[in-house]
Amino acid sequence: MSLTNHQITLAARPTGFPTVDDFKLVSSPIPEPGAGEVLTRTLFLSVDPYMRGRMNEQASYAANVQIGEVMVGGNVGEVVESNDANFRAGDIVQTHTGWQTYSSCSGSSLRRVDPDLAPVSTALGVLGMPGLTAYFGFLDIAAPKADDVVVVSGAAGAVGSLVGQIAKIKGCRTVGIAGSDTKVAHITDELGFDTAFNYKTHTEYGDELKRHCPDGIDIYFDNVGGQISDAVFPLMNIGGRISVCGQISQYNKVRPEEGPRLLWHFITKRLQMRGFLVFDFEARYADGLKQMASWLNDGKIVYREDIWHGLERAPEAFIDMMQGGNIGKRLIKVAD
Ligand code: NAP
Ligand code: FER
Repeated sequence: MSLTNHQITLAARPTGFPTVDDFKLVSSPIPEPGAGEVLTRTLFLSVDPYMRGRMNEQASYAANVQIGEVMVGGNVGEVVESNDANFRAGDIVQTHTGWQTYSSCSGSSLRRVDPDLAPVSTALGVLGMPGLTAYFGFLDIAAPKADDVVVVSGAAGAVGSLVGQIAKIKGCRTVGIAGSDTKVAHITDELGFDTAFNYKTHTEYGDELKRHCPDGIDIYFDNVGGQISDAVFPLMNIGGRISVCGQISQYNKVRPEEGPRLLWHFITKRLQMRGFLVFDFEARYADGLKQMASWLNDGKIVYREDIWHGLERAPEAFIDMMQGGNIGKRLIKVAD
């Protein structure tokens, strides 16, 4: 066992888009697990859009990362040493210990991962936070009915790719919006979206949406916000629901955009728009994971992982994901 822990810390708060210079690779001794704690060796770590918010001076409900602190995030690791009777060396667990090769944390904060159920990396994707976001954010917040027309932005990403498939399971008609022709082909040919378009080449979003949704839109699952959302609102049908999951088009803006005043459509169409955080559903995670695992086993849901190798590449992989380089869930493989 190497005696050194490698960590990626926040070196500077980005203004606008992050750069690799905002991060620093440092070494430190491997932490000794204290009473009730478990030492894990990181196998995979997750890079997610919310991490951009944690790099800011002001975070909202959750603490931001201080300069010099390890970047936050979810990991899958193997237990090396345990002072918690519920875990022993060799167990696979999901932790929230961020961008580092080893970490010690309280056994009570760990989720056990069953390596026989699916590849362990899925605990950070389809059977983890993004999967639960798709599941509760779509089913609970948007309340789908059969034959609803569902528009999903960020449709080829970790969350959006699953929302489109859950919508098909519920008998909806699904329309995806994504940032490349390869992504559009992937979500229609492999994920079963009924139709999709590339917002980078079809920039008249309103016209494009009308063409793909001649009967209007019943549900909008919004991962991106900005001008794509502005184009969706006027096409919503009476009683439509909007699940506000993410606003990634705004995360790297120094000043958030001021949207056009489109709320008239909310009055005439009696629309409901509701934001949520996946953590709101924590008490029901087990139910969500059980259903997602069952759909996965039955082949009703497929997933793609977009894996980069090596802790040192996490900053670059994160930045590339924020720029649309990923198809499916972007992960870093840290160790075998
Ligand atoms: P992801 O979709 O796998 O990756 C991010 C994607 O965002 C990129 O691949 C890129 O795809 C797209 N993107 C980047 N800039 C964009 C822009 N200006 N306009 C439109 N699309 C843009 O990430 P994810 O983990 O699944 O997260 C998706 C969204 O859900 C994010 O907004 C995230 O914050 C949100 N989220 C919310 C919760 C919650 O609890 N509410 C939980 C998890 C995630 P393109 O190539 O298509 O541009
Ligand atoms: C996300 C966007 C925002 C997310 C969480 C947040 C878990 C919450 C941010 C905050 O309150 O600071 O994608 O995913």
